[in-house]
Amino acid sequence: MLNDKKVLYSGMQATGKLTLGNYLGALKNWVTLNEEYECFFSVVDMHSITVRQNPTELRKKARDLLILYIAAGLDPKKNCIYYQSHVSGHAELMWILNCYTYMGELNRMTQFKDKSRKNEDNINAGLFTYPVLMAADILLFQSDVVPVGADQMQHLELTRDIAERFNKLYGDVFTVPEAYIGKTGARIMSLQNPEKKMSKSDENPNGSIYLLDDTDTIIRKFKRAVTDSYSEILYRDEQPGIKNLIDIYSAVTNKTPGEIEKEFDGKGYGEFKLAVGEAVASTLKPLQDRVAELSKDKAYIDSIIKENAEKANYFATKTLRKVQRKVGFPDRIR
Ligand code: ATP
Ligand code: LTN
Repeated sequence: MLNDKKVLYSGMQATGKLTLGNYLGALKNWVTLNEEYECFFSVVDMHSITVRQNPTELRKKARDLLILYIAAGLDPKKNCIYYQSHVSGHAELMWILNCYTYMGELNRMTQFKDKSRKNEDNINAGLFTYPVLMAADILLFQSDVVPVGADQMQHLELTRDIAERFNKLYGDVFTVPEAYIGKTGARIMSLQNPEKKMSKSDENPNGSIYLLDDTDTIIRKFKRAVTDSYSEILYRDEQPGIKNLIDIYSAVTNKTPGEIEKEFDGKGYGEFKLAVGEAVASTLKPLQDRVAELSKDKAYIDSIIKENAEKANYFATKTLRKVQRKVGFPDRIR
């Protein structure tokens, strides 16, 4: 707990263009929660290199992502928005936590299995220990709450297990974090395959709405969204495509699925898809304008990066020194 406020931590990978899934499942909740908590939001560039990246592009994507956090409404003077790679404590704590995590636990992680399948020629150790770095991110800041999409729940459970295991051995060292999964938008599916989550690393760009897509593109992608032949707008598992569109519409309009079913009772899929597309486009437009504006102000963004890296380092070092002492590393001589 910092200044009587509980600590909230979250992060995103700078691996591609952010999608509507990332926005509705994560970023939007961060903005809603940020007043209530002392917040840390990282661009997890160290996680990004578990998959091969082009260095110039990674640097650019990481900066774009940091700007997007601010554009979405997170005030960088009140929220610590920083690059994971600027705080060496992440890697140092991760090493220690590696020694308190079992191979069997990591073997069970579904994201590892998915990503290994997608990157068969590069199943590196980082991909395997990815969740331990995530645990280090969270535990380094003594986080109470971690807002993520449903797909990250398994990693969060592991983080809690590691923290509890460590606390049992050494006393109350870590705060054991809780996940926060938003009510709507926790699992947005691909528009081209409603059985698969919308993902920024998807090879089919028509399956994802990117946050910087223009209005025409957004509407076109919704028009082409895969649905079914029931011709009824009902929120049920037999109609995963329509269910997904209702989830999206619900998240951007704050209407409940029941209200949406009523609103479109007797109407066709074409009309519904257009309404969803328009609602999404008008939600994203202010965000896009702000990204364009902030991207021009290099000096301001640089100052935020510098200030927040210092702040994050300060808190991270506090936890790290405590942990190093507990495991028996020699004290530093000052
Ligand atoms: P990648 O395709 O590179 O694995 P991703 O699109 O899954 O990336 P992440 O960087 O892994 O995105 O996730 C960032 C945040 O967005 C996480 O909190 C994650 O739970 C959330 N998120 C990602 N995809 C979705 C989705 N389809 N629906 C809801 N939330 C999502
Ligand atoms: N693994 C997460 C990103 C992530 C994260 C974190 C989320 C890395 N470190 C700490 C919350 C807290 C993902 O792929 N979405």
